[in-house]
Amino acid sequence: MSTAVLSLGANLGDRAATLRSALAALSADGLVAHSDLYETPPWGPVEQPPYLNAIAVVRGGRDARGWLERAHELEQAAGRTREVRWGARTLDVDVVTVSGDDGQPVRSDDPELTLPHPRAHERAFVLVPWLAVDPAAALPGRGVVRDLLALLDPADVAAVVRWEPEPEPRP
Ligand code: A4P
Ligand code: MG
Repeated sequence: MSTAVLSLGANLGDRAATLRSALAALSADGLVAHSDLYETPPWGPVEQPPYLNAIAVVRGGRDARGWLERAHELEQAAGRTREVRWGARTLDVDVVTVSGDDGQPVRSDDPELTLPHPRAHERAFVLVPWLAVDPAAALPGRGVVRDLLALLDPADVAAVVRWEPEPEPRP
């Protein structure tokens, strides 16, 4: 058994529906907890629409590579095509960290699966929803998530806001 923290992001199509169906699919994999959806400005060099992001914590019989395979399956089910690195996508699922039943984190420098995720510590769109589901969350080798957030630009942290669906227009 292992526990994985997955970061889900979507910025094309019906973002909320895509994330909700990915989270629903993860319930078959031992979904322990998931965050609300957060709207977040796009991070990185590519100009693109805002994202909805969420965090899922899953515990099950897969190893780290098995969680990456599951992440890719969910991306494919959402019709993801890989075009521009860091570019717009219907669904991106990244593996943030994986730990075994002994609590030991998996560490890997393999470019196919780098663990813990090498950019998670600098991404408010990962850390804010993660802290919301787990106030004691820690990123192995980097520190506790609450402290990592304090190191980020407060404007970047404040820009990650809980997303509410638009109210239905009155008839
Ligand atoms: N890979 C290596 N380690 C991992 C890991 N821990 N989790 C490999 C997932 N994948 C990992 O990923 C490229 C390669 O990384 C894969 O072959 C995989 O084996 P990809 O999903 O094909 O391409 P990508 O997502 O464009 O690249 P990358 O580097 O994963 O981009 P990021 O870092 O995921 O950034 N802004 C906001 N607000 N919210 C977002 O969710 N996401 C991105 C994508 C950019 N800006 C964003 C967001
Ligand atoms: Mg990715």
